[in-house]
Amino acid sequence: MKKKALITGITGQDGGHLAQLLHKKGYKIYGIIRGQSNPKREQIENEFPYVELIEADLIDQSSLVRAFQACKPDEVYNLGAISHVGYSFKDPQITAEITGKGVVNMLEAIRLTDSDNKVRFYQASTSEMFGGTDYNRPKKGYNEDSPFHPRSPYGVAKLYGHWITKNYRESYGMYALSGILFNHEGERRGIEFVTRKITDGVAKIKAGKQKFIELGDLWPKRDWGYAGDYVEGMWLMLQQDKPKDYVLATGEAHTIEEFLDIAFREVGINDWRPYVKQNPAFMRPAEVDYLLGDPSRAEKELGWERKVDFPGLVKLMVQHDLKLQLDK
Ligand code: NAP
Ligand code: G4F
Repeated sequence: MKKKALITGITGQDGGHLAQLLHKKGYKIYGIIRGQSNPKREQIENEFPYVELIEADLIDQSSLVRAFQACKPDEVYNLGAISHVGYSFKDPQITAEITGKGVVNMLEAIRLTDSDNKVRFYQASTSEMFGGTDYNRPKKGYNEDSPFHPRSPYGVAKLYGHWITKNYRESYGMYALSGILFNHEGERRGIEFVTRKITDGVAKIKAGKQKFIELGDLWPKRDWGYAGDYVEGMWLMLQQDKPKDYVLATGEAHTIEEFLDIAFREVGINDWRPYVKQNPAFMRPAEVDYLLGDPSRAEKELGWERKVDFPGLVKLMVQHDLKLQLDK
C-alpha cells in the first residue's frame, strides 16, 4: 500500500519541493488548492501531474473535513499560510485567520475524521517566532529551547500555530509536531521575497531589461539555506517514533549586502551599489535584525544535513533566473 500525504500550500515554494520529494519516495500525494479558479492551478497540474488537487481553504473548517474524508492521509504537511512578513503588517487580521487559526482548523479536522489517531501532522513553524532581538540572541544560534519574541503579525500568528500544535499533541496524544525552519530559498521562491527579488533583478539587469533593484533595509542578517534540503528535514521529522519539534538552519548568518555581492559577481558585476536603490516602502514597522539557527538536534537525531552552502545557493538562483531571461 502506498503511503498517502496531504499537503497544504501545494502552490508555494516548499509545496513544490515536497511534492517532488514524496513522489520520489513513492507516496500518493494530495494537494489542497484554494479559490474558485486559482491562477496557479494549471501550472501545478502541468508540473506535478501525479498530485491530486482538492479544493479547500484553511479558513473554512468544513472544507478541510471534506478534504480529510476524501483522501484519508497518513501524513499531513501544513505549509499553507500568508507567509510574507511585510504583507502581514498590511493585513494582520487575515494573517491571524489563515496563518494562525488555520492551524487549529487543520488539527480539528484531523481530530474529527481520524478515529484511530493515526495521522502524522507537520506544522510549518518559523524562526520569525524568535524575533532576533538583542536580549534573546544565543551565541550559537536559536535552538528548540530558545525564548520567543515575535516581531510581526506573521510571527505572532505562527506562534499560535506552534503552541496549538504542541497543545493537541499533549491533550489528545496526536502525532503532531513543528519544524522551526530558518529562511530557505531556491529557484521556486516567490518573487516578493528578498533573495528571489535580487536574483530576478540581477538576471534582468544582465539581460538589459531592468536598470536597478529597489530594496528596503540591507543590514539585516538571515540564516539562508536551500529549500530542497529543508523539505527532506520535514519528511525525516514525521518518520521518527515520537513526535518532537526540530530547528532546521545552516548555522551561518549573512547580510543582504553579502547576498548582493555574490549575486552580482555571478554575472560579472563587481560593485552592485550603482544598481540598487533603497526605498522606504520596503521597510517594515519592526525589523528582525539577526536570525541565526542551531540545527544540532536535527543533525544528531534525524541525521539531517544540508547539501547546498550559501554561495552555492545564491549562484544556483542567479543561474536559474538568467536561464529564464535567455529562454524568453
Ligand atoms: P509560500 O511560497 O508563500 O506558499 C504559501 C502557500 O500557502 C501557497 O501555496 C498559498 O496558496 C497557500 N495559502 C495561502 N492562504 C491559504 C488559505 N487560506 N488556504 C489554503 N492555502 C493557503 O510559502 P513557502 O515559502 O513555501 O513556506 C511554506 C510554509 O513554511 C509557510 O507556512 C511559511 O510561513 C513557512 N515557513 C517558510 C520559510 C521559508 O523560508 N520559506 C521559513 C519558515 C517557515 P495560494 O497559491 O492559493 O496563495
Ligand atoms: O525575504 P524576506 O521577505 O524574508 P523574511 O522576512 O526573513 O521571512 C521569510 O523567512 C521566514 C523565516 O525566518 C519565514 F517564516 C517567512 O515566511 C519568509 O519566508 O526578507 C528578508 C529580509 C528582511 O530583513 C527584509 O526587511 O530582507 C529585508 N528586505 C530588504 N529589502 C526585503 C526587501 N524583503 C523583501 N521581501 N523585499 C525587499 O525589497
